[in-house]
This record gives sequence, C-alpha cells and structure tokens, in this order.
Amino acid sequence: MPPTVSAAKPLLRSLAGEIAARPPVWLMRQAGRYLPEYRKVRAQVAGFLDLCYTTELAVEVTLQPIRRYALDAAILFSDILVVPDALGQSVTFREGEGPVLEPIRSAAAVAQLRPAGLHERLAPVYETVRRLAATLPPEVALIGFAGAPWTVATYMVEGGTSRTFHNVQLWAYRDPEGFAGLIDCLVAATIEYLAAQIVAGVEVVQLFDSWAGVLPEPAFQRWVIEPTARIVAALRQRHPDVPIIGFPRGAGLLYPAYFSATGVSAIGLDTTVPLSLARGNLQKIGAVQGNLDPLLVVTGGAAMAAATRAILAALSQGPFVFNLGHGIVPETPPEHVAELVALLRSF
Ligand code: 1CP
Repeated sequence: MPPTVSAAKPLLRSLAGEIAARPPVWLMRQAGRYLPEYRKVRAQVAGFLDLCYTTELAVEVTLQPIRRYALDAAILFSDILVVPDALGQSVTFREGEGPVLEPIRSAAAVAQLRPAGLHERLAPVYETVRRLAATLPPEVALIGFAGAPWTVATYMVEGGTSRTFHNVQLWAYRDPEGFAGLIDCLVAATIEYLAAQIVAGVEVVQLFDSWAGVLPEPAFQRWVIEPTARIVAALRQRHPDVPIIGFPRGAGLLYPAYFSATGVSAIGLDTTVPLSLARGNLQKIGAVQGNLDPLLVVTGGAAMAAATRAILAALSQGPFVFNLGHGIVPETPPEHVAELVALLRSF
C-alpha cells in the first residue's frame, strides 16, 4: 500500500496542500560550483554533459548537498539542455561562457531532429534516478526536472544564452506555424523524458521556464501556458499522483493566469513576486515555493535571516515550500547555506 499523504515525506505533504509546522526546504541549483567537492568531481570529466551522462558522478554530485545540509529534497543532477542534445542538436558547454548550440531557425532544421533517439541518449540519466531512489534517506524526496518548451527553445534557436531573444521571438512572429513545430517537438520530448524519470523513481517534477518573462501576454499564452498545460495534462493521465511544480520566472502579473491555466500542482516564485500576491492570490490556487533572493545567501548574516523570516511569516500559514527565487550562484559561501537551513529547521 502506498503511504497515506500524512505519512509521506514533508515535501510531498506540502505539495499536496498540507500546512506544515516546519516548511520543507530545498534550493534550486543546490548542487554545483559553490561546493568545493562539486568542483573536484567536475574536474574529472572534460565536458559538462559528460558529468550529466556519467551515472556514478551524477549520483555523487546530487548527494553532495544532502550530506552537508538537512534538506527535504534532492534534485536529480542533469541540465535542461540534455533534451536538445538527445534530440540530436549539437550542444557543448564552454568554460565561463555557458552553453553553445548549433542554432535551429527553420522548419527544415526541426525536421532534422531525431526524437526516436531520445531515450537511448538519456538512459544514463534514468539510471542515475534509479540509483538515487535506492540510496536517499527515507525522508528526503527525489525531484526530477526538465526545461519548459519555451525556455529550451530559446537556447536551441539563439544558440546559447541570450540577452535580447530576438531570433527566437522573430521566428515566432514571422512563422508561428513553423515555430510551433519546434514547440510541439519539445512538448512531446518533455512528456516522454519526465514520464521516464517518474518510472525510474522521481517523486516530484519541476518545469523550469527561466525565460517565461520575456514574452508579451498573447505570446506567453501560446508559447508558455499552452505547451505547459499539454505537458501537465499528459503527465497527470499517466501518473496522476506525481506533483508538478511550474517555475515561470519573470512572469510578473501573469503568475496567477499561469498557475490556474496550466494546472500545475505548485508554483515556484521568482525573487520579484510580492509576498502579498503569493499569499493573497497564488496560495489560494495551490502550494507556493520560494523565493529568497540568492544574493542574500551570498550576503548571509542578519540580512539573509530577516528576509527569510519575512517569507516564513507571509507564507507558512498556507501550503508552502521554502526555496530561493532563482538558483544558488557560484560565489555563495557554503557556510551561509548551512546557516539558512539551520534557521529554517529551528522555525
Ligand atoms: O561549470 C559547470 O559545472 C556547469 C554549471 C551548470 C550546472 C551545475 C550548468 C550549466 N548546469 C548545471 C546543473 C543544473 N542546471 C541543474 C541541476 C543541479 C541542481 O539544481 O542542483 C538544474 C536544475 C539546471 C537547470 C538549468 N540549466 C536552467 C534552469 C534554471 C535556471 O537557472 O534558470 C537553465 C536555464 C540551464 C541552462 C544552463 N546550464 C548551465 C548553464 C551555464 C546554463 C545557462 C544559464 C543561463 O543562460 O543563464
């Protein structure tokens, strides 16, 4: 028999809508370059994707923050750009420069992608999930993830990180049917990828839509909300009990529409979402997660503690998961993360 909700792990209880005496906590990018033990493992492989595809190393770096801190969840160590890589696009990571992709800017280029090869390339990721599910302490939940189609498409079309997003937005305006072909391909691949992570053992999935905030409302409807809603509906049909967290970073005034219309179980708040909106509006729709500024964890001390207490005061009377409003940055002192987690544990 599956455990009842009240016997389940703290993260799963909060995502199911329970109000916790002590809110669960995990941190976006809790594994990574701010940890010296991560940098040591990273130095053992040539390319960043080799780290994602080497099960033994990916398991190790996933567990590193769990060993150091009393976190309520581990997040699979991988990257949102394994999906374009697995579809056959060329993806590399250059030191200090970020990702570099061979840009895709036409329906003809979309037709060259190879969705049939997806699971074969991603098999080591699924093996990482199986090992983690068998290894984690019983109270620690395992989170899987993918990039949302819009955000992944920005990297695929721009050829890397962009500041202006002109290529991808111009393609969407000039040739919406052609661009929709890329989004449809990503919707299908994301459903397959997340369903396979769930079968392998993840208990929660998060959709990272890091660049949701660059779109005007009609485009946000079409390229953020609609594709996300299709992914949520398909996953619910296959795995009705697995909570889905949406993170539409920068969505601003469109946060409530995203939460209601996509049907995600919980919403990740970026650093700019006012606590009053989170509490008065979003938390009435479902669980909220966030939203400490990662730069306050670099700062530490009284400033970090005061902002943390303000978030707890505003959100802990409803379903809530403590997190940052974006990923931990590399210059974060690991002791400040320990301070933060200790503060949350003593709440
Ligand atoms: O040098 C290195 O070691 C590479 C740095 C790094 C790491 C540690 C990259 C490159 N990706 C990751 C891991 C990663 N990425 C995780 C798992 C680790 C964890 O959370 O503990 C996750 C969930 C991601 C997600 C991710 N990758 C996002 C969404 C979240 C966000 O930060 O907005 C995005 C946009 C990426 C793309 C990416 N991967 C890496 C880089 C440098 C970038 C570009 C970021 C950008 O465009 O600003």
